[in-house]
Amino acid sequence: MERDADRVPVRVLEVHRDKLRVAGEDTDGLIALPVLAESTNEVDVPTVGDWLLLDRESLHFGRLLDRQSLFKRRAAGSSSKTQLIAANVDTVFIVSSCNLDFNEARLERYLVLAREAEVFPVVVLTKADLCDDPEMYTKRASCLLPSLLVETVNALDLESVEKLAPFCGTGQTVALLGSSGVGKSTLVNSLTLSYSAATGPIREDDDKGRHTTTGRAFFRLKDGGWLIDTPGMREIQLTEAATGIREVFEEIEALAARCRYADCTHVSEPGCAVRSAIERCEIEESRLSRWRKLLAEERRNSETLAERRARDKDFGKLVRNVMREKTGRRPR
Ligand SMILES: Nc1nc2c(ncn2[C@@H]2O[C@H](COP(=O)(O)OP(=O)(O)OP(=O)(O)O)[C@@H](O)[C@H]2O)c(=O)[nH]1
Ligand SMILES: [Mg+2]
Ligand SMILES: [Zn+2]
Repeated sequence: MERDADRVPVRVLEVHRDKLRVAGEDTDGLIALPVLAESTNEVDVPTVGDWLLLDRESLHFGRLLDRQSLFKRRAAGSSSKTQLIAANVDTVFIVSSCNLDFNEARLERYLVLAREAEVFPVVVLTKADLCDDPEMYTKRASCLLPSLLVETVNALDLESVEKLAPFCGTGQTVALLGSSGVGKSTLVNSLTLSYSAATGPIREDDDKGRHTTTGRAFFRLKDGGWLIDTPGMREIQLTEAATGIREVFEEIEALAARCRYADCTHVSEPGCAVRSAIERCEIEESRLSRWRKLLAEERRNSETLAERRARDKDFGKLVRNVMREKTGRRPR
C-alpha cells in the first residue's frame, strides 16, 4: 500500500448521506464525505471497504485508492445509476444450508456475481449438523464450477468454522452472500471477536428465515481480517454481468461457439453442439436452462431505459400491424 508521511490510510466502514465512518491504525470515527465535483463518475465515490488516504493533520479526505475488487448494482428504479456495494473484498462466502435452501440456480447466480466482481468464491454449506448426508450437497455444489471450493460447517460450532480460517487472516476481507436464514449472522458471530450480529430463529415449517439482519455491517475477524455483511449484497441483480456468466458457464459457452449457426438457440437446430453434448449426457438440460435464465435476466437488467422504451415501442408497432392485418382496422 502507498505510504506517505502526510497521509494516513483509513478503511471505509459505513457510508452515510454526508459522512463516512472510517477506521485506521489510530483513527476511528466519522469524517465528512468530501464534496465531489459534479462531473465525478459515480464509481469514484467512496463505498464500504474502500481505502482512503486522509491528510494526517486535518484528517480531511485526500484520495481514494485503487480498488482490488468491486461489488455494484444498478440503483433501484433507475436505468443507468450504479450503486456501489462493497470494495476490496478478497473472498466471498456464498452461504447456503444443507436443507431446502440448497439451490443450484441461486449458487450459480452468486458465483456469477463473485466472478464479475473479481472476488474469489468459497461455497459454505451450513447446518451440516442437522443433515444426514451433507456429502450429497457438497457433491452437487462442487459440480457447478471446476475446482470450486466447498466447505460444510456447523456455523454454531467454533471448531467447525476453523475450516474457513485461511480466508480470514490479517489483510483479508470476506463478504457474505446468501438467502435469509442460512446462517450468515451465525457465521459472523463464530468468526468475529464479539457476539455482535443478531441471529434469528427459523420458521419450522419451510426452512425460510425471517430476515433478521437489516443494517449495514463491517466486522473484525478473530484471525485478523475484515468481514462485510451488508443486506445490499443480497439484492444484487445481474447487470452487465456477461463476463461472469461466461466464466461460470464456460463449458456451455464453449460448445455454443461450435454450433453451426451463430444465432443457434440450442433448441432443435441442426448442427447444435450444445444439444449433442446433452445427448451424450455431458451437460444437463437443467444447467442449460439455468444458463438461459441468467442470460435473460442479465440482458433485461442491462438494457438502458432508452433501449427498453424502443423495445416497448417496437412491440406496440408489432401489435398494431398484426391487428391491422387481421381486422383491417387500427386497434383503438
Ligand atoms: N444447527 C445449526 N443451526 C444453525 C446453523 N447456522 C445457522 N443456524 C441457525 O439458523 C438460524 C438462522 O441463522 P442466521 O444466522 O440468523 O441467518 P442469516 O443468514 O443471518 O439470516 P438473515 O439475517 O435473515 O439474512 C439461527 O437460529 C441459527 O442459530 C448451523 O450450522 N447449524
Ligand atoms: Mg443475519
Ligand atoms: Zn446450438
